[in-house]
Order: sequence, then structure tokens, then C-alpha cells
Amino acid sequence: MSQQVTAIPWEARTTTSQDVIWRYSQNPIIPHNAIPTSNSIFNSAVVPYNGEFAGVFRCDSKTRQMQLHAGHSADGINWVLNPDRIEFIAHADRTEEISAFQYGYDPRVVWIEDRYYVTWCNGYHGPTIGVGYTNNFETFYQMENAFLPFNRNGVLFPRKINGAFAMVSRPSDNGHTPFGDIYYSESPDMTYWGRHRFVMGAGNGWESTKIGAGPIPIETDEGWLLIYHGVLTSCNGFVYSFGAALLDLDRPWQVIARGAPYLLAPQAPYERVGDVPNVAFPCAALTDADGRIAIYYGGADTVVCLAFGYVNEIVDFVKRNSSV
Ligand code: BMA
Repeated sequence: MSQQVTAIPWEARTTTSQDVIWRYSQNPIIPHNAIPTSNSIFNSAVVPYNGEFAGVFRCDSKTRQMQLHAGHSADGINWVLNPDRIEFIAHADRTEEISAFQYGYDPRVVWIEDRYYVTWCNGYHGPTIGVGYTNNFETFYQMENAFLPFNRNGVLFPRKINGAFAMVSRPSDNGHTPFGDIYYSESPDMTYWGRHRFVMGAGNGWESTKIGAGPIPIETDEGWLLIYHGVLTSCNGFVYSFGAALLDLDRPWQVIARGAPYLLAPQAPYERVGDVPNVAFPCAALTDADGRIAIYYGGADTVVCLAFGYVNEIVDFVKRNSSV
């Protein structure tokens, strides 16, 4: 299974941009109605696959069920999504009584060792972290949930750390959680998770209500680059922006630096207007050998968008503007 891609989506920074990352001029890249049954398509995860790209997409249906669909793309921008939702097959150790599908949303996807793992917010008496895998984006297997409810934003690291699978997550409640900190957990086998560590909590301003990990952390010489969403509570409700932090490579619960300003806040029309206004919610990022990064994020819980930058510029920004 090749992890190499010829080219990630890219558009150069405009001469007028003063920001660390910048939006794709052709946003949104996936409209709300890309498949006949969808009310909205957003908060989705993509990876390199066989020289092209594949992904798992959050498609809320016209009955307003939160569902996961597979998709493929030659260029990472133009996507063909499967009109039928993913029907997970129970992995060998998964017992019947937890197999019924309630809902699935906010997927993340990562290649670790021999397969693509998928994590998502899985309905099991409330939201918790579902774990599954695929090798071909056609057949998907579901393993045990990683945690008890309630939990959201379970994001795997792309390799074992200290011999164990590693994941950050955000314990929560069964509603529109008005709190939320990021924790680190590890597992010898992707089933039993423990050794939980506090990573970081809600901060100032744009991230004052709650935070949650976004794309799969990116390994750099300076630490794991964690792009994460932060939420503030305005008089009109939650506002979802995203920023970045650097975590220690061997002890990722130790925060080396945390950018005080956001990287991107909902300011474009497709982030401000939609089913849930004022949301920019990242779930995936592609990087290339030249240090470029393409960040996939949901706009206003309605569409999929792209933003671009350079990994080293984001790392420098986080270090220069660190609040820790
Ligand atoms: C969170 C999740 C996200 C969503 C966000 C804003 O709780 O449901 O999928 O983007 O709220 O509505």
C-alpha cells in the first residue's frame, strides 16, 4: 500500500496574505449536496492512497443522521463519494451487543504499520471514540470503542510511541459540551487503552470554552505539531477556530509550545453561514517533502474546505507566539 503521493493540493499564498495559513481560493471543495442523500458534508478525513487519495467523510443525511461515507480522489480536490454509508463489519474480537450502528461523525484516518485506522465519534449510549480499519476504503472493520462514553475527537498518532499505540481524545458530555480538555492515552493492541495523561486544557479567547485535537499529529524535529480546534462562547453561541501546539516527541502529554493566536477563525462566508454558523473544524492534513501542508476542515457544518501553509512556518509561529 503506497503512502507516496505525486502532489498534494496546493495554491501559493497570495501577495496580500499576512497570515500563517491561507484559504484555497476555490473553497468549498465539496458542496453540501455532493451525493443525492446528503444534507451536508463536512469535518472529513483524507489520506494518500495508492498514489492518489482516499478518505472518510461525514455526510449528514436528509433524515439528519450523522453517517460516514468513503471517497476517492485523484488530486485531493475533486472527490467522488460513495452514495452509500460505510457498513462496518465486526472485527473478530468485537461482540454482537455493541455492533448496532447509531451514528458516526467527525472521522480521522491514519496509516499505522499495516492498515488505515479510522477513528470517529461513535454513538454508543452517547458519543464515544469508535475505532476501525480498512486496507482498501471499500471494506471497513470495526473494533471495540476506545473509551467509555462520553468522548469526542479521538485522534491517533501516526506511529507507536514507546512501543504503544497512542491517541489523544476529549472527554465530554452527551450534549453540546460546554467544557473540554485534551488527554493522551496509550494501548498495546488498539483495544485496551490506559495510562491516561492530561495534555492541555481550554485556554484564552478563541479557545476559552473547549479544545479538541484535529488532524493526525505531524512529526517534526521540534515535536509533534498538533493542529486543534478551540471554541469560544459568544452571545450567539459557539465559535470554532483552529490553532496549533507542539508536543514532546517521546512524552506527547508535555506541551512544548502553544500558539496563543488562532491559525484560522471562521471569517469566510462558507465558514460563517451554514447549518451551524461560525465553524472551522479541521480533521485532516496532507504534507509533502517540500514542507507544504494542506489542511482539510469543515465549514459551518455544511461543506469541506482547504487551507494551505508551510509546516516550518506554523512551527515557528507556535514557538514565537507561545502561551506556555
Ligand atoms: C461539535 C461536533 C462537530 C461540529 C461542532 C459545531 O460538537 O458536533 O462535528 O462541527 O460541534 O457544530
